[in-house]
Amino acid sequence: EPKALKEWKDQKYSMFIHFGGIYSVLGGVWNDKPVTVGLSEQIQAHAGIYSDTYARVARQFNPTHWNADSIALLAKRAGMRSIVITSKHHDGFCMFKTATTDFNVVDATPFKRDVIKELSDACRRHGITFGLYFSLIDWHFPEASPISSHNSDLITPAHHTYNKQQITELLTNYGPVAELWFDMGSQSLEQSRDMRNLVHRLQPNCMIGSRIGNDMGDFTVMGDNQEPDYTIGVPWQSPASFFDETWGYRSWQKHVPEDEKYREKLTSLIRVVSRGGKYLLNIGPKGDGSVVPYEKDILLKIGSWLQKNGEA
Ligand code: FUL
Repeated sequence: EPKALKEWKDQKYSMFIHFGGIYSVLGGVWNDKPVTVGLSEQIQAHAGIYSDTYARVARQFNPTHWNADSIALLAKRAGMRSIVITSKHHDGFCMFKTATTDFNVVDATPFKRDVIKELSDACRRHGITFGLYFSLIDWHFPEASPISSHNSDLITPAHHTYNKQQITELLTNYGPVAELWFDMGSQSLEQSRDMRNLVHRLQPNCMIGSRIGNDMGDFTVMGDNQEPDYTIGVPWQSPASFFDETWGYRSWQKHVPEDEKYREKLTSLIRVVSRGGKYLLNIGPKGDGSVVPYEKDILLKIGSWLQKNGEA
């Protein structure tokens, strides 16, 4: 078994972060009304917001509570061994400094700081393995297919080139990236293969998730919040959210009692890991960069359980 694969499997339990310079600010609200359809990180599509109007919200992104060290330390206390954060979600807004577009956290917001850089550095400081989520569909790039919420748009040649430029930046400027969690978009066989080769040429140890398409991944990603009922013979991971309804921050989200949710998530973690899978549990920080207290509390409770049971 290759070393990178073994290390990836051994992490067992990881933190997923959906944090975006626009959707996290909106928090599932548009024109003072809760947007009740769709996932909140996809609010642009579900509320039908024009691109230029949506883009202007970036001017409000100034997350004074964003602290990469405390996020890495939270993951550690929670018993997680790695973090995977959204570098670019479907809306196309880049949470890293890129030369490919101004539509990024450094050039388009008053914050002007590279969130991906800060988190990758903090993870290294605290011994947490670092990974990236990257959406293959992009609702901002003019030469991509038109906006849609079904996530199966074909990738045009210009869009493929654009994605590759960004992946090159991400695998060059942020140290070792242990995992690339591609999401959605229907790449052709050629595009998936080309993307896979690029990733492994730049970082041979980077593990690629199966949503790259065409069986070009190094591990299988289950459906959102899905767990297989049996052991399967391939490396696999279950991406999980606290709420079925959203991954990005939603200000009006209803919560079941913390203890109930804690038991639900701990049970899932145990089920997934005991069947040989890896559990990727998501947090959706607020637009001000702070972690939702409900999510933080539950992570810490799971962390204490793991510690008591000798696993962390
Ligand atoms: C899905 C995406 O469309 C969701 O917005 C979210 O990022 C989830 C983890 O993957 O396919």
